[in-house]
Amino acid sequence: MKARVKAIYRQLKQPVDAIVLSNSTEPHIDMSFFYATGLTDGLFEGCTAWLFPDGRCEIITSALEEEAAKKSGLPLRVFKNRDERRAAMRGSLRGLRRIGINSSELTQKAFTELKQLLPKGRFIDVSDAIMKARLVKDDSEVDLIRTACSIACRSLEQILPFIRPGRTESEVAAELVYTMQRNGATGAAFRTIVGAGPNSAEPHYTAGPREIRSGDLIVIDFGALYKMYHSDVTRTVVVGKASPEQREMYETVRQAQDAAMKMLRPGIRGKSVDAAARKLIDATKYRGRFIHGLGHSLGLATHDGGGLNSVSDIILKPGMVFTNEPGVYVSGFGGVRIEDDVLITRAGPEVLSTASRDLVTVG
Ligand SMILES: [Mn+2]
Repeated sequence: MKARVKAIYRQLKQPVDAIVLSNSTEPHIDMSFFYATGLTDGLFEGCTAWLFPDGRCEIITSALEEEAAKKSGLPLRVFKNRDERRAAMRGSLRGLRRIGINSSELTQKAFTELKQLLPKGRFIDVSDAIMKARLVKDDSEVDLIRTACSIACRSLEQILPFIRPGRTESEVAAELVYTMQRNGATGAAFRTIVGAGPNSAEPHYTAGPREIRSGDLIVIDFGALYKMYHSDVTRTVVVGKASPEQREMYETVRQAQDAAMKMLRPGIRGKSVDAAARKLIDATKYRGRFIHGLGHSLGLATHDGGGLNSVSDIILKPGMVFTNEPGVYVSGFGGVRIEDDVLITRAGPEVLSTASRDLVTVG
């Protein structure tokens, strides 16, 4: 994982003697800990990773996770209790003056402890450098995301016959998560969205007791977690025959996604990708109904750093992975969103999520 540590150091604006990535208690876990160590399993509460300018990385781990930590092949210090942990931290801080911290994820409590352990230390926020390094995935990260995408897409295709009038949104969500895990997922990447009928018009609705009815649009936004890497896919299906209005909505979103897809190339700015989709939707009767950003970076988190939206200054590079997810939402009627996960390559966009993008009829 030396290359990842070096990638972070290359992005620094000012030098530091070491960077500490510090986990607190779940959910306050810094996924950059897993990025830097290459670990893809375990929780590592209270553990820290220490990153040095020459690419070295050391872990201070609890005895609870010692076996998991060994898989990294990195030097370890193991603690059994709070005092031992503080002693190990003090040891790692000895001789350091400028310490990089990930302010986006470090809790105030953990920061206070660091300052107490090294009162004369200067703590420098290096969260931007970490985010920039994490945006560009290496081959092993891409492989894991590719697997997460493939599990998600295959699972959706398998459960389509399950979706029919009388089923509840929650039942569909449960069936999908169950199928993903049977297909090898570590778990669901996030709370699965199954919004049927009017609920499909709420982009971040999750799933509830509503029974699916004939004529519903259903927005299904889901993803598989595979060894800590996420996929994030949305398909909109229709129950029974689609009405002309539903078809028109779907075609509009699909064309917007195609327009953005063409822009997912190295050198293009994030806001230009968003604009390509937005311009298309805003030229139709659905003007103003695309009420969120076009997409976001994907990796160790579902929202993994940069976004593709109207103010995004990210310049796309090979190895970045983004979602491309335009949508149109009409309150009281329903919504359509189509979301795919796309790897930026020199040769152009590579769509990792392979499920059919045609309007699928179920029931
Ligand atoms: Mn998404």
